[in-house]
Amino acid sequence: MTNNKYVLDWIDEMAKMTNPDKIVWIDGSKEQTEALRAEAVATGELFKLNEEKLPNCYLHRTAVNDVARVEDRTFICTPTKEEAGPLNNWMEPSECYEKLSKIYKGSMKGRTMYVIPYSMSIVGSPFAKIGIELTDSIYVVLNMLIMTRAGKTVIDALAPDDNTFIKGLHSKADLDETKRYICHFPQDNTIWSVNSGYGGNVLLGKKCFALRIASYLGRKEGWMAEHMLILGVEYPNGEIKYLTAAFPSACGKTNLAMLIPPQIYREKGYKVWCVGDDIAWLRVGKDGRLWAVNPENGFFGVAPGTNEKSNPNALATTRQDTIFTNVVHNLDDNTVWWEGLNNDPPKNAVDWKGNKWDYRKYDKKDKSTCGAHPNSRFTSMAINCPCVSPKFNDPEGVPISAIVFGGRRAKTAPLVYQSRNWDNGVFVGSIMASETTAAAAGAVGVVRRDPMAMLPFAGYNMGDYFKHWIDMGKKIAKKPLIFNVNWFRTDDEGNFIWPGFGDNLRVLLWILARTEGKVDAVETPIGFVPRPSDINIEGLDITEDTVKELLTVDKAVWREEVPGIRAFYDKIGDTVPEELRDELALLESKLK
Ligand code: OXD
Ligand code: MN
Repeated sequence: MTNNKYVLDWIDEMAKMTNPDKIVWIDGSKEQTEALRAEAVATGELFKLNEEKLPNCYLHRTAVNDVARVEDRTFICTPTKEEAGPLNNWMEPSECYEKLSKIYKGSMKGRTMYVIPYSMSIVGSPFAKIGIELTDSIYVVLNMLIMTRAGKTVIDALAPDDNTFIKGLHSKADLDETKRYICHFPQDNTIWSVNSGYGGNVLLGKKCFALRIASYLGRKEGWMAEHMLILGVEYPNGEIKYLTAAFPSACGKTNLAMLIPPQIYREKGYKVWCVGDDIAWLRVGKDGRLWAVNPENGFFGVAPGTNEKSNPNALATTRQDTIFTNVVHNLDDNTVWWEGLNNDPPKNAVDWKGNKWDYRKYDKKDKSTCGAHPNSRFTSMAINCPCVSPKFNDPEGVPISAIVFGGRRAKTAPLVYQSRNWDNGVFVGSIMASETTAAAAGAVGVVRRDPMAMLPFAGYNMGDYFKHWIDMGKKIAKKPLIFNVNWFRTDDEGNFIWPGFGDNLRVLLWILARTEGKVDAVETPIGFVPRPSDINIEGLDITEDTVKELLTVDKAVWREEVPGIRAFYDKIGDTVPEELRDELALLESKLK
């Protein structure tokens, strides 16, 4: 497929170590993909689902011990520990290569090594970067064919003397969790993943490359790789404005990215277009604006909770060409089901572990009774999404008017606020936090800091990452404005006050109006909040007083927040930029 010597030598070296029976290049052709699907079905790695109801869809089950990303086994392997920073696990590169080489040794014996050339972002785009993943898993190949642009066109685009491609090695080995490692070598453009078969650990184009390695490259090369959705809001006059938004995992990025406007807005002609639901690569354009692409080609979304109300567009996207992982198998009609899909669980079903599942024993409060794993997933093609943006395949990307941060806070953060300027906006992103819910193990209401939603994904020291944000601000002549949203404010009884879902558009419209100077705002110690009358509540079951409550900034609550922020900065240490320390001091003085 190629005469690039760097590629060939590297494959040779990896094959010598892992010792596969054969090596197969993935060309992206329909014929080869079909043959691989058939092979996976024959071995039981995939189940073919009902062709009429779910055309071209498959079900896969991971090992029971292998169902999520493993942050404690994820390492950034830079020559010094300081480069990785105190929030990442670190291993010295040569030590890591040596340790993992022993695990990889002979791990592909009796198996095929697949060579997947893939591009993050569209081939030929100024944003695009090429990776090659070597893997012994057909499941990985078939997922990568959905999640990235992969195959012959990509390897053809790699020049014979180009050695800048990202080298990814994955082996399931024997799925031993005590020897599971997800390791990144940013200086070597290399990713080594072993002993897992779960998407977030093994689809190396996603978190490993498009966030961890790319964030490192972005700093070096003057651009940004962020854990952000990208969406466009179309106005009745046909104009479209784009924004990006970063929320921690499981805070509704996919839902917001595919939002359906409330009826009164649809009737007026508003639409929302999804460019991406998880990752944004951002560059300064020739026009001085910030431009974004989604480097991915598909969605690796969480299935439970996805339904006709929460996200009809995602649901429609999964109705064809999808690989489902760890959901319930409905044996009556050979389809799939998950908790929160509807109130009609299948009566004749197999759970995510492959055991017969009795829906009558399902107890919402006891996760062990779930039919689908809470982190079960769908891998679907973006082009199948009913609201996919017409700009999805535009190599130039889309211009960004606003950057939105957000988290799950019961009391602290108002529904929305605007930062005072770029540096203050970086501060807002750096103090992002979410409160744990009863849905996760551990104490409820504990604040977990997750700056820019990048805590598990920054490929280098978080303090240096903050500095890169500050520096980028100096390069963007026409800066997007930076906001924070909180859909999760609760009343004294703990009920959510804001309706959320499609109605979040009402808040996005205020944000976009601010970017055009079309609406006023009220200054508070943390930034600008809307005048309550500027959040349109027409057709909603809430009053302007409720909006007032949603927008209050309680100084006492924020004063309590400050020591937590300071402690977090202290944990990061000296690399926290002076600009952010100054912002913290300013906030403190404004709260007096
Ligand atoms: C994801 C995550 O899967 O953030 O997107 O964990
Ligand atoms: Mn994510």
